[in-house]
Amino acid sequence: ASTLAFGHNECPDPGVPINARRFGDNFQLGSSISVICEEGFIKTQGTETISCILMDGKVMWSGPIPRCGAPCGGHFSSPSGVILSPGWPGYYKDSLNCEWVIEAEPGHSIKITFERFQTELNYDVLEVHDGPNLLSPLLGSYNGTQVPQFLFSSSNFIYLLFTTDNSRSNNGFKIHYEINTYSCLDPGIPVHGTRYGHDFSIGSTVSFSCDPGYRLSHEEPLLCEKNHWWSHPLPNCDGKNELTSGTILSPGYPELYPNSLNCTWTVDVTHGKGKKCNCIPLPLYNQCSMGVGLRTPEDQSKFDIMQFHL
Ligand SMILES: [Ca+2]
Repeated sequence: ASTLAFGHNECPDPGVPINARRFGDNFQLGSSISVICEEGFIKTQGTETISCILMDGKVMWSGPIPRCGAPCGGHFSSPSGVILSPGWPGYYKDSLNCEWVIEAEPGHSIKITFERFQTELNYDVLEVHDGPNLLSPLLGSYNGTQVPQFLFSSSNFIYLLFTTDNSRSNNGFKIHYEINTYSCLDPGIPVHGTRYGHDFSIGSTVSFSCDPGYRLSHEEPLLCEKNHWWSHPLPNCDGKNELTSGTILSPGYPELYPNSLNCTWTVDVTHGKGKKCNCIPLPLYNQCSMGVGLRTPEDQSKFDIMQFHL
Protein backbone atom coordinates (compact mmCIF):
# COMPACT_ATOMS: atom_id res chain seq x y z
CA ALA A 1 0.00 0.00 0.00
CA SER A 2 2.91 2.35 0.62
CA THR A 3 3.94 2.18 -3.05
CA LEU A 4 0.49 3.40 -4.03
CA ALA A 5 0.99 6.43 -1.80
CA PHE A 6 4.08 7.30 -3.85
CA GLY A 7 2.06 7.54 -7.06
CA HIS A 8 2.81 4.17 -8.63
CA ASN A 9 -0.88 3.44 -8.79
CA GLU A 10 -1.02 3.67 -12.58
CA CYS A 11 -0.37 1.05 -15.22
CA PRO A 12 2.02 1.87 -18.10
CA ASP A 13 0.52 3.59 -21.14
CA PRO A 14 -0.39 0.70 -23.49
CA GLY A 15 -0.36 2.99 -26.56
CA VAL A 16 -2.83 2.43 -29.37
CA PRO A 17 -2.18 -0.96 -30.99
CA ILE A 18 -1.81 -0.82 -34.79
CA ASN A 19 -4.87 -1.79 -36.88
CA ALA A 20 -7.04 -1.08 -33.84
CA ARG A 21 -8.94 1.52 -31.87
CA ARG A 22 -8.51 1.90 -28.14
CA PHE A 23 -11.35 2.91 -25.83
CA GLY A 24 -10.38 4.30 -22.45
CA ASP A 25 -7.68 6.82 -21.47
CA ASN A 26 -7.51 6.09 -17.79
CA PHE A 27 -4.63 3.83 -16.73
CA GLN A 28 -5.23 4.18 -12.98
CA LEU A 29 -5.53 1.14 -10.77
CA GLY A 30 -9.03 -0.27 -11.14
CA SER A 31 -9.75 1.14 -14.60
CA SER A 32 -10.05 -0.77 -17.86
CA ILE A 33 -9.31 -0.20 -21.52
CA SER A 34 -10.76 -1.96 -24.55
CA VAL A 35 -9.17 -2.57 -27.93
CA ILE A 36 -11.32 -3.15 -31.01
CA CYS A 37 -9.63 -4.35 -34.19
CA GLU A 38 -10.24 -2.42 -37.42
CA GLU A 39 -12.39 -4.15 -40.02
CA GLY A 40 -10.64 -7.17 -41.53
CA PHE A 41 -8.26 -7.64 -38.59
CA ILE A 42 -8.58 -10.08 -35.70
CA LYS A 43 -7.01 -10.27 -32.22
CA THR A 44 -3.68 -12.00 -32.42
CA GLN A 45 -2.86 -11.43 -28.77
CA GLY A 46 -4.78 -10.63 -25.62
CA THR A 47 -8.43 -10.12 -24.89
CA GLU A 48 -10.66 -7.23 -25.86
CA THR A 49 -10.60 -5.63 -22.41
CA ILE A 50 -7.75 -5.42 -19.92
CA SER A 51 -7.84 -3.87 -16.45
CA CYS A 52 -5.22 -2.21 -14.32
CA ILE A 53 -4.95 -4.43 -11.25
CA LEU A 54 -2.80 -4.99 -8.20
CA MET A 55 -1.10 -8.39 -8.34
CA ASP A 56 1.67 -9.65 -6.06
CA GLY A 57 2.04 -6.12 -4.74
CA LYS A 58 2.55 -4.71 -8.26
CA VAL A 59 0.23 -2.49 -10.30
CA MET A 60 -0.09 -4.11 -13.73
CA TRP A 61 -2.40 -4.84 -16.63
CA SER A 62 -4.48 -7.97 -16.17
CA GLY A 63 -3.22 -9.43 -19.46
CA PRO A 64 -1.03 -8.74 -22.45
CA ILE A 65 -1.74 -5.60 -24.52
CA PRO A 66 -4.20 -6.70 -27.24
CA ARG A 67 -2.82 -6.83 -30.77
CA CYS A 68 -4.65 -7.04 -34.10
CA GLY A 69 -3.45 -8.55 -37.33
CA ALA A 70 -4.70 -9.72 -40.73
CA PRO A 71 -5.02 -13.51 -40.56
CA CYS A 72 -4.36 -16.21 -43.16
CA GLY A 73 -7.90 -17.33 -43.88
CA GLY A 74 -11.26 -17.17 -42.17
CA HIS A 75 -14.98 -17.74 -42.35
CA PHE A 76 -17.36 -14.82 -42.88
CA SER A 77 -21.11 -14.69 -42.58
CA SER A 78 -21.87 -11.12 -41.50
CA PRO A 79 -23.72 -8.97 -44.09
CA SER A 80 -20.52 -7.21 -45.16
CA GLY A 81 -16.85 -7.29 -44.33
CA VAL A 82 -13.27 -6.92 -45.41
CA ILE A 83 -10.77 -9.61 -46.37
CA LEU A 84 -7.12 -8.65 -46.16
CA SER A 85 -4.05 -10.51 -47.29
CA PRO A 86 -2.16 -11.83 -44.25
CA GLY A 87 0.12 -9.21 -42.74
CA TRP A 88 -1.76 -6.29 -44.34
CA PRO A 89 -0.86 -3.42 -44.57
CA GLY A 90 2.63 -4.95 -44.69
CA TYR A 91 3.83 -7.46 -47.28
CA TYR A 92 2.46 -10.97 -47.18
CA LYS A 93 4.71 -13.93 -46.44
CA ASP A 94 6.14 -16.62 -48.72
CA SER A 95 4.69 -20.13 -49.03
CA LEU A 96 1.17 -19.21 -47.95
CA ASN A 97 -1.91 -21.27 -48.49
CA CYS A 98 -4.83 -19.25 -47.09
CA GLU A 99 -8.51 -20.05 -47.49
CA TRP A 100 -11.48 -17.80 -46.83
CA VAL A 101 -15.14 -18.70 -47.11
CA ILE A 102 -17.94 -16.16 -47.30
CA GLU A 103 -21.32 -17.63 -46.53
CA ALA A 104 -24.69 -15.99 -47.18
CA GLU A 105 -28.18 -17.24 -46.43
CA PRO A 106 -29.47 -19.67 -49.09
CA GLY A 107 -30.92 -17.76 -52.06
CA HIS A 108 -28.66 -14.76 -51.51
CA SER A 109 -25.64 -13.89 -53.57
CA ILE A 110 -22.36 -12.21 -52.66
CA LYS A 111 -20.65 -9.29 -54.31
CA ILE A 112 -16.94 -8.76 -53.83
CA THR A 113 -15.10 -5.55 -54.66
CA PHE A 114 -11.34 -5.37 -55.13
CA GLU A 115 -10.23 -2.23 -53.34
CA ARG A 116 -6.50 -2.97 -53.63
CA PHE A 117 -4.69 -5.79 -55.34
CA GLN A 118 -0.98 -6.28 -55.93
CA THR A 119 0.75 -9.65 -55.85
CA GLU A 120 3.84 -11.09 -57.47
CA LEU A 121 2.96 -11.60 -61.13
CA ASN A 122 2.42 -15.26 -62.09
CA TYR A 123 3.53 -16.69 -58.73
CA ASP A 124 1.27 -15.35 -55.97
CA VAL A 125 -2.29 -16.14 -56.96
CA LEU A 126 -5.75 -15.50 -55.58
CA GLU A 127 -8.44 -17.88 -56.83
CA VAL A 128 -12.09 -17.00 -56.39
CA HIS A 129 -14.60 -19.86 -56.58
CA ASP A 130 -18.37 -19.60 -56.91
CA GLY A 131 -19.26 -21.97 -54.08
CA PRO A 132 -18.09 -23.33 -50.73
CA ASN A 133 -14.78 -24.96 -51.68
CA LEU A 134 -11.95 -25.49 -54.14
CA LEU A 135 -14.10 -27.81 -56.27
CA SER A 136 -16.67 -25.07 -56.93
CA PRO A 137 -16.59 -23.34 -60.34
CA LEU A 138 -13.77 -20.82 -60.73
CA LEU A 139 -14.94 -17.21 -60.98
CA GLY A 140 -11.42 -15.96 -61.60
CA SER A 141 -7.74 -16.44 -60.83
CA TYR A 142 -5.76 -13.25 -60.24
CA ASN A 143 -2.14 -12.20 -59.86
CA GLY A 144 -0.11 -9.07 -60.48
CA THR A 145 -2.45 -6.07 -60.53
CA GLN A 146 -5.13 -7.16 -63.02
CA VAL A 147 -8.44 -7.63 -61.25
CA PRO A 148 -12.02 -6.77 -62.13
CA GLN A 149 -13.71 -4.11 -60.06
CA PHE A 150 -16.49 -6.45 -58.92
CA LEU A 151 -17.38 -10.12 -58.89
CA PHE A 152 -20.78 -11.62 -58.14
CA SER A 153 -21.42 -15.12 -56.96
CA SER A 154 -24.36 -17.05 -58.28
CA SER A 155 -24.39 -19.32 -55.24
CA ASN A 156 -24.57 -18.27 -51.58
CA PHE A 157 -20.88 -19.04 -51.03
CA ILE A 158 -17.60 -17.62 -52.21
CA TYR A 159 -14.38 -19.49 -51.59
CA LEU A 160 -11.03 -17.67 -51.88
CA LEU A 161 -7.63 -19.34 -51.97
CA PHE A 162 -4.41 -17.33 -51.81
CA THR A 163 -1.20 -19.21 -52.54
CA THR A 164 2.28 -17.71 -52.65
CA ASP A 165 5.52 -19.25 -53.82
CA ASN A 166 8.75 -19.27 -51.83
CA SER A 167 10.22 -15.93 -52.90
CA ARG A 168 9.23 -12.28 -53.50
CA SER A 169 6.25 -10.68 -51.87
CA ASN A 170 4.04 -7.64 -52.32
CA ASN A 171 1.30 -5.60 -50.64
CA GLY A 172 -1.39 -8.18 -51.28
CA PHE A 173 -5.05 -7.23 -51.32
CA LYS A 174 -7.96 -5.58 -49.64
CA ILE A 175 -11.29 -7.03 -50.71
CA HIS A 176 -14.67 -5.80 -49.58
CA TYR A 177 -17.62 -8.14 -49.66
CA GLU A 178 -21.33 -7.57 -49.36
CA ILE A 179 -24.18 -10.04 -49.14
CA ASN A 180 -27.07 -9.06 -51.37
CA THR A 181 -30.14 -8.90 -49.17
CA TYR A 182 -32.22 -9.81 -52.19
CA SER A 183 -31.49 -12.49 -54.71
CA CYS A 184 -31.94 -9.95 -57.49
CA LEU A 185 -31.09 -6.31 -56.98
CA ASP A 186 -33.91 -3.74 -56.75
CA PRO A 187 -34.90 -3.29 -60.41
CA GLY A 188 -36.15 0.27 -59.83
CA ILE A 189 -39.38 1.88 -60.98
CA PRO A 190 -39.85 3.49 -64.39
CA VAL A 191 -40.37 7.25 -64.50
CA HIS A 192 -44.14 7.89 -64.86
CA GLY A 193 -44.79 4.31 -63.75
CA THR A 194 -45.66 2.02 -60.85
CA ARG A 195 -44.17 -1.31 -59.81
CA TYR A 196 -46.22 -4.26 -58.54
CA GLY A 197 -44.32 -6.72 -56.38
CA HIS A 198 -41.70 -6.24 -53.68
CA ASP A 199 -40.24 -9.75 -53.58
CA PHE A 200 -36.87 -9.88 -55.34
CA SER A 201 -36.09 -13.51 -54.52
CA ILE A 202 -35.35 -16.14 -57.16
CA GLY A 203 -38.47 -17.12 -59.10
CA SER A 204 -40.40 -13.97 -58.13
CA THR A 205 -41.85 -11.62 -60.68
CA VAL A 206 -42.49 -7.91 -60.61
CA SER A 207 -44.72 -6.09 -63.09
CA PHE A 208 -45.28 -2.48 -64.00
CA SER A 209 -47.91 -0.06 -65.19
CA CYS A 210 -47.67 3.50 -66.46
CA ASP A 211 -49.45 6.73 -65.59
CA PRO A 212 -52.31 7.76 -67.93
CA GLY A 213 -50.91 8.94 -71.23
CA TYR A 214 -47.84 6.68 -71.07
CA ARG A 215 -47.26 3.22 -72.40
CA LEU A 216 -44.94 0.45 -71.20
CA SER A 217 -42.08 -0.30 -73.57
CA HIS A 218 -42.60 -4.01 -72.89
CA GLU A 219 -45.43 -5.64 -70.97
CA GLU A 220 -43.77 -8.88 -69.85
CA PRO A 221 -43.11 -9.02 -66.08
CA LEU A 222 -39.52 -9.26 -64.90
CA LEU A 223 -38.54 -12.63 -63.47
CA CYS A 224 -35.72 -12.96 -60.95
CA GLU A 225 -33.72 -15.77 -62.51
CA LYS A 226 -31.49 -18.36 -60.88
CA ASN A 227 -28.37 -16.44 -61.85
CA HIS A 228 -29.57 -13.48 -59.72
CA TRP A 229 -30.30 -11.31 -62.77
CA TRP A 230 -33.72 -10.08 -63.90
CA SER A 231 -35.00 -11.68 -67.10
CA HIS A 232 -35.32 -8.29 -68.85
CA PRO A 233 -34.18 -4.75 -68.30
CA LEU A 234 -36.55 -2.34 -66.55
CA PRO A 235 -39.24 -1.17 -69.03
CA ASN A 236 -39.81 2.52 -69.80
CA CYS A 237 -43.04 4.45 -69.72
CA ASP A 238 -43.08 6.24 -73.06
CA GLY A 239 -45.31 9.17 -73.83
CA LYS A 240 -47.29 9.20 -77.06
CA ASN A 241 -44.45 10.06 -79.37
CA GLU A 242 -43.62 13.08 -77.33
CA LEU A 243 -40.82 14.15 -75.17
CA THR A 244 -41.73 15.86 -71.97
CA SER A 245 -38.47 17.70 -71.86
CA GLY A 246 -35.38 18.11 -73.92
CA THR A 247 -32.25 20.07 -74.38
CA ILE A 248 -31.30 22.28 -77.27
CA LEU A 249 -27.61 22.85 -77.71
CA SER A 250 -25.93 25.54 -79.74
CA PRO A 251 -24.24 24.22 -82.89
CA GLY A 252 -20.99 22.49 -82.17
CA TYR A 253 -21.61 22.44 -78.41
CA PRO A 254 -19.56 22.20 -76.23
CA GLU A 255 -17.07 23.74 -78.68
CA LEU A 256 -17.43 27.35 -79.72
CA TYR A 257 -20.25 27.89 -82.19
CA PRO A 258 -19.31 29.11 -85.68
CA ASN A 259 -19.71 32.75 -86.67
CA SER A 260 -22.58 34.11 -88.75
CA LEU A 261 -25.28 31.74 -87.70
CA ASN A 262 -28.96 32.19 -87.83
CA CYS A 263 -30.54 29.11 -86.39
CA THR A 264 -34.12 28.29 -85.66
CA TRP A 265 -35.31 25.40 -83.55
CA THR A 266 -38.89 24.32 -83.65
CA VAL A 267 -40.56 22.82 -80.58
CA ASP A 268 -43.76 20.97 -81.24
CA VAL A 269 -46.09 21.51 -78.32
CA THR A 270 -49.27 19.55 -77.96
CA HIS A 271 -52.19 21.89 -77.96
CA GLY A 272 -53.25 22.95 -74.50
CA LYS A 273 -50.05 21.93 -72.80
CA GLY A 274 -47.85 24.47 -71.15
CA LYS A 275 -44.16 24.65 -71.63
CA LYS A 276 -41.13 26.23 -70.17
CA CYS A 277 -37.83 26.97 -71.82
CA ASN A 278 -34.75 27.69 -69.85
CA CYS A 279 -31.74 29.16 -71.49
CA ILE A 280 -28.59 28.61 -69.50
CA PRO A 281 -25.99 31.16 -70.53
CA LEU A 282 -22.54 29.70 -70.30
CA PRO A 283 -19.54 31.99 -69.91
CA LEU A 284 -18.43 31.29 -73.47
CA TYR A 285 -21.86 32.00 -74.85
CA ASN A 286 -22.40 35.41 -73.42
CA GLN A 287 -25.10 36.24 -75.91
CA CYS A 288 -27.47 33.51 -75.01
CA SER A 289 -30.27 35.96 -75.27
CA MET A 290 -33.30 34.02 -76.19
CA GLY A 291 -34.68 36.34 -78.75
CA VAL A 292 -37.62 34.26 -78.28
CA GLY A 293 -40.80 34.19 -80.14
CA LEU A 294 -42.40 31.74 -77.83
CA ARG A 295 -46.03 31.71 -78.56
CA THR A 296 -48.32 30.33 -75.92
CA PRO A 297 -50.83 27.52 -76.47
CA GLU A 298 -53.56 30.13 -76.28
CA ASP A 299 -52.35 31.30 -79.68
CA GLN A 300 -53.83 28.06 -80.97
CA SER A 301 -50.44 27.63 -82.52
CA LYS A 302 -49.00 24.22 -83.02
CA PHE A 303 -45.45 25.40 -83.20
CA ASP A 304 -43.37 27.54 -80.97
CA ILE A 305 -40.33 29.16 -82.32
CA MET A 306 -37.27 29.73 -80.29
CA GLN A 307 -34.47 31.73 -81.76
CA PHE A 308 -31.05 32.13 -80.41
CA HIS A 309 -29.27 35.22 -81.63
CA LEU A 310 -25.71 34.14 -81.74
CA1 LIG B 1 6.03 -14.81 -54.27
